[in-house]
Amino acid sequence: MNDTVLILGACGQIGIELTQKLRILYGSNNVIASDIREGGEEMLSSGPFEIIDATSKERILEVVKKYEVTQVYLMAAMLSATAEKYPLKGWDLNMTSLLAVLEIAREKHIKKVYWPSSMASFGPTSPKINTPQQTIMEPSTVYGISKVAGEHWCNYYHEKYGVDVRSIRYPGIISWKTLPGGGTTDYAVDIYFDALKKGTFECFLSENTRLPMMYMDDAINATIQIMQADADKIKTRTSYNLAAMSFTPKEIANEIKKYIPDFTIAYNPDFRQDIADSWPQIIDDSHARQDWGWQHEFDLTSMTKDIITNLKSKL
Ligand code: AKB
Repeated sequence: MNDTVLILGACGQIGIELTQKLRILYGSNNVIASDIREGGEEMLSSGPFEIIDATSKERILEVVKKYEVTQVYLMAAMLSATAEKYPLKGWDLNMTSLLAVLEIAREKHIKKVYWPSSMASFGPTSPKINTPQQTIMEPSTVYGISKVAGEHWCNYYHEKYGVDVRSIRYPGIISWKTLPGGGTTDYAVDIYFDALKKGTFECFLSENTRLPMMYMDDAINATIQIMQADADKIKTRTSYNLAAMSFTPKEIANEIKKYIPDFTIAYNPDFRQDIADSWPQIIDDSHARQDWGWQHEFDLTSMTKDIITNLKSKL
């Protein structure tokens, strides 16, 4: 593989693990990590790193030219909960960065773009159970509005200018190596840390709030798989539904209790409850499975086993 990859937002929850995996696949020197702030020790020592503000087209282009980049993964974003606090900042970061990268691709400086969408692109009027690939999409959050708009920009640049842009609608992503920041699904990561450190957790969602979720390993595999698929397999150029499991705070707590029997959970819903209530509960991802062969590996049971085992030795 003689591709050179640039990751924007490499220090975020998904960016960190994506960078590690891409460096293994493409060779460390062929994967340029970047973020608005300096990366951690492992990221800096394992390959090239550049400071990039993802809203600056000039700066992205400078780095693209410096390393002769062929693919860009745009992982910089403001997530749902934070964007509700800073709506215009959220819109600006999420949209300006996407349009900058799409323009760079239109000008033929790069060959391929990855941009993540989210289940947040659905809203209260979308079907909640088995949410189809194509359905009503009227999101009630700024983050969701930016994702729906972004999906249509991706499709537009593909149809109009032939830009090879690929996208997935991520569910909540759960990992033990990196912490998320500013999302509504973050509780499903925090709960494992608090369970092991304190034996108790206060949840900002109510006990029966069912949301689609995915283990980080599956999310990284899906991301790389869609980017490596032959172009004719990518039939959807807005963004693909993607799913692995759906659970409630009560169900994840019960799973954790199998390892920590004294674990307790309390429910104290805040503004994020409204966001969660506007999202799907179970997503139909049959198009991703049919078109480019997506298959998930982890469910709630196998993910919990993996996280508890790894976090125990880490903490
Ligand atoms: C969030 O909670 O905002 C994100 C997402 C579902 O896109 N994890």
